[in-house]
Amino acid sequence: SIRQISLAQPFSDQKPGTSGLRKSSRQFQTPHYLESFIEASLQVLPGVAGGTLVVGGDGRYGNLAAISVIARMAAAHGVARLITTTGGILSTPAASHLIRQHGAVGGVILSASHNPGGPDGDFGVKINGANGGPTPESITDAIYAATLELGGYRICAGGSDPDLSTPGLSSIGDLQVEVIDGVDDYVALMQRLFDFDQIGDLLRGDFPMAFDAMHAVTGPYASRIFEELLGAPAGTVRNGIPLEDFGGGHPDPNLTYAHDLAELLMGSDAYKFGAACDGDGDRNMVLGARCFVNPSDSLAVLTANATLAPGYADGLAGVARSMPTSAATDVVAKELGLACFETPTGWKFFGNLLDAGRITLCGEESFGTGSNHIREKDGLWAVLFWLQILARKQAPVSRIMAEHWSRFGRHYYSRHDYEAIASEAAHGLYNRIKEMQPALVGQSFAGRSIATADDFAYTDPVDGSLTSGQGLRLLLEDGSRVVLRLSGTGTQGATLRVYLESYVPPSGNLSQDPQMALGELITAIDGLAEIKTRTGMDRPTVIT
Ligand code: VG1
Ligand code: CO
Repeated sequence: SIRQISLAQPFSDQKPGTSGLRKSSRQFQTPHYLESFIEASLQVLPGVAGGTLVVGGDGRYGNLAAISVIARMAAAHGVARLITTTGGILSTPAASHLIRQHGAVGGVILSASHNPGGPDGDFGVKINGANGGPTPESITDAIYAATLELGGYRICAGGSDPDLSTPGLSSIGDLQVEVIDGVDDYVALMQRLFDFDQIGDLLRGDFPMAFDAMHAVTGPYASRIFEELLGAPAGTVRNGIPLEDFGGGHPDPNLTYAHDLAELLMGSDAYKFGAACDGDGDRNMVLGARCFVNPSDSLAVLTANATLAPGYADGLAGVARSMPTSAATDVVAKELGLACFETPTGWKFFGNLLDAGRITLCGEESFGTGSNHIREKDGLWAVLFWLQILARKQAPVSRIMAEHWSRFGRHYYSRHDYEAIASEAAHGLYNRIKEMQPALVGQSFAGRSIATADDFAYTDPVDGSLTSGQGLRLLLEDGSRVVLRLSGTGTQGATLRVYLESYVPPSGNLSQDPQMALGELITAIDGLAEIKTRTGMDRPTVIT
């Protein structure tokens, strides 16, 4: 039976950030908190009544309970069919694929991505649309507006929760609930894009590889793909069982949080290839023996070598990168005669370009890479793409990088994150630079002169929508730059991101340590923005 529950007062803090609504697990446990956001989403998302909805998550604490609430609310809102997965386990890229494959009106992905999970960690809800991608700001703004006005929500009471232990059909009122294996369809898609025979030959040969699933969602996908289908030895997939608290770890695939894997690859020659994905499986880190592949470079290498993969053998329509991502891909695109777009941070800005067929590949510096096969970034897809290139080129990762730089030049790049700083300190620092910007043009900075100082704004070339306030840029006369942004995914205080980039042409020194190559920029931005004194931090929390 459908019940109408009233809210004594609407919630005022349900504004989605860069990627969904992300809060502490504790906050999500506030009575009616999840329900409020789901009610608003079901009211705003077009086609809900009579439509199909996909629901699943990264397995973190709260995942199963949320699926049951969403199923009951979907039933109360007249959704015809709900597709969910065994164990409720569904990666973000796999969810994107299911939405597209089943003509769903959208999906609800339960994840706070790379943020830690568990009762003391974070929880999150991402709302995706019919194209399989994160809903655009017009929709997330409307959802937020709806939460501010909400008087109550509708939910089906009574009956039993869907049994997620095995695939099968059941119902809640008129809603048909379909539990499927969350891995099958995704794997079939990967088999259409890449040559599994060729990659299998590589992995069954002398090619020790380590994949770290970080006790997050990619474990079951990676075990099926690498060990069962491609024949890599048992144990190739590490930390492959999804856990509610990710084993206490921080499922963020970078050199800091994927420390064990980093040590394995960077500290010895025992492994030829290493990779890791994040909580919800949309991010990837790729490593060779003693070689870290910067995500901005990774997108450039995939662009330059795309036709080596069967799914991209006909070439690319165009490429895109988010603004803070380095221009390494731009150089490749120029050489190959491809259109190259620069979007704000967050995958939702790639959606229109992908839907319109203007781009095939896109990526972000934050370990996100993807293509038009779905509408999310895709961690395992990127790993398979790299393996495809390695299988075709029969060369170590380090040589692929060296050859890439000697052809296109190298964009030395680093991101310095200052996490969980006091909100006022972060905003004070940021707003001060923003106000200083007009006067900075022509000033000297790191021994160079500032050519442009602005706050990045983007006009979507497909629908004409304008998005402003996307990050403070200092563009130097020699093509180097520093960008400041405040994170839109954190849950504690504020996180300042400092993006540093400097280009060296093929004739220059291509084998420096990035932190050294960027040293002058690092010192200059600290001086200008007073980062150390204003944050009270000696050094960044995370350097990538
Ligand atoms: C971060 C990254 C951004 C990414 C977003 C979601 O956002 O910088 O590039 O799209 O996380 O990734 P922010 O606002 O904190 O910088 V995920 O893996 O959470 O879906
Ligand atoms: Co993620």
